[in-house]
Amino acid sequence: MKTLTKLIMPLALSLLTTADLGAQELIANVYGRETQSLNGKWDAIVDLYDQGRKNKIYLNRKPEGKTDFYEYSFENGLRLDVPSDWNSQMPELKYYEGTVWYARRFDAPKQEGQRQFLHFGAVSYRCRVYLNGEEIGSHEGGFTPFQIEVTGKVKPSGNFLAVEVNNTRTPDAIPAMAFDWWNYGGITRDVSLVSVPDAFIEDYFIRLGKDSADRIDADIRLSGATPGTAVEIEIPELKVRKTAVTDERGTATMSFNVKKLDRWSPAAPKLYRVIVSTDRDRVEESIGFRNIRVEGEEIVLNGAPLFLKSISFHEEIPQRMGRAHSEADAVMLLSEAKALGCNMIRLAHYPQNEHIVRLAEKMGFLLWEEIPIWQGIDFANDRTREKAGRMIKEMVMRDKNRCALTFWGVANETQPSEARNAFLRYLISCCRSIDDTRLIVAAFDLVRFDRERQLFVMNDPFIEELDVVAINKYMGWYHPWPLTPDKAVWDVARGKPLIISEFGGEALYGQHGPADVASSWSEEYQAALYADNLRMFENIPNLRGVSPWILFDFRSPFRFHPTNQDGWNRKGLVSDQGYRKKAWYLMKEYYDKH
Ligand code: GCB
Repeated sequence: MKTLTKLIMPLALSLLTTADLGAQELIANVYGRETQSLNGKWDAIVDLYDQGRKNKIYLNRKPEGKTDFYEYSFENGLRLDVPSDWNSQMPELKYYEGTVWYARRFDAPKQEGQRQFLHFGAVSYRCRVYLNGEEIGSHEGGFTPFQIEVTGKVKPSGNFLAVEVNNTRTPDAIPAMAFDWWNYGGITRDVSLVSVPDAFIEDYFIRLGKDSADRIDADIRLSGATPGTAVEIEIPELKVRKTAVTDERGTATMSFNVKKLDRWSPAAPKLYRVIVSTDRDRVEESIGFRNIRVEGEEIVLNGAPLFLKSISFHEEIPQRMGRAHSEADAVMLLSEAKALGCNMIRLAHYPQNEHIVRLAEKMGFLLWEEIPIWQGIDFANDRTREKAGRMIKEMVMRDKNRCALTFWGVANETQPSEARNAFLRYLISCCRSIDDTRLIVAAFDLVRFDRERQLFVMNDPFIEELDVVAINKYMGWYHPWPLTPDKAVWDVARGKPLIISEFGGEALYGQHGPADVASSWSEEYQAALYADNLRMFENIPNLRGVSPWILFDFRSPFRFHPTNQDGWNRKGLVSDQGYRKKAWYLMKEYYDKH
């Protein structure tokens, strides 16, 4: 990661907008590495007027002479948990959008021949990082990891690490000015100091050959090693031990056949222990193998057509009114999806933390992962496009070895235009430049009822660029029914598989009322709406999956109704307190039948 260059962007001056950093490489499988956790209580300063950088508070100076004084100190002030959002930690920070400084000390006993990296799972939304008074890097994008090499910069003891975090919404950001979820700020995911040998296994991509049930393809990239270095892959359970040497770019490529491979599937989420090693380094993790492809209107997993029983959730624990960040949080979210009978999760609307992704894979959920290209994105802005490209690459780099990952999502609810098309095409090329094995999907909300043809139709030529087409359609909520659900026939994206990626309506748990009055916000209305939609789904010939919106009620500043919403989007099948609404049972029955 390069250090920041000076910026001359009027809007950005007071914000933490980063300069162009170029897509950075990420160390594969940080959780499988030797790490020192930097999670815990950090000192914090709320910097509402963005004065901290000007006053260089990251130097953490202390008065020495009699006339010295500094109008700040990181000691004896606010303390915030890392990882976590700041909004849920203090009532005063609930709505805060601006800058907060985080700081902590740490020791890092010197290890000869080791390289060290500071790794952040995510910081929302942008940040600059300062180590021992020096700015060492920056990052923009609240949901993807980044790392900064600190070899030679960390001291054996008494390091002072400061992170300037800012979550101000801007028109050029991703997401941009308005989005239907809480704008949590903070160091929201794990922070660690990663130690690796000076010549180390930086990255690998190990997967089943695209159209083969028994050929494993692997690319392994070393950093700091001379070309011609031997790399070994071992999969003990499959009795595999293969070696290749690196080329000029430090990459070793292998393809080999295996016998008696149990392929991963939601019903049997088999993972194998895989060990990658060189004479200097060794890393291991659990990897599954499966084939996924599209055949005409079918989505085919391991050779058999599949119906996706999906659900979405935000990376939020409603009871805590804060971001989910731990393994325990992942257990809570995913257990409720399991109880519903799902075989897939659409991780809305941004890459969620690795605890969720890794546990989902173990539990047998296929995954759809996307970056927050959520309405209102400035598609004509080249800088925004570059940022989105970096973001999507960081997502793909992090999760490409997770066989559960089935879909890379490039957009949610966008309007056709030349600028949008070019932007989304670029994102697809970014995904494919790293991984051409997943299916590319985008969610559209342009389906409309054609009165002449008496059919639901959509006209967006971009669907041709996608493997699978997804539609968000809120029949019975945002859109009144133009005819009865049993007559609501679709002619959308024929020839390709179609997923209903969102449908639903709001209900306040425990509120009862007429099943035909939307404004009753009643469980009865929501349940009837589900029944109608499930009926309509029978009339979508290329329907290969559904994903109701959404598993849990979630917090959203969009939602102003004082009694029915009070700052919550109430489309959850489960309430903020964890109670299942009537519609949950309908959905459960539907999934049990499919
Ligand atoms: C949508 C969005 C989703 C919203 C949802 C709603 O179409 O994709 O992010 O939360 O509608 O509840 O309005």
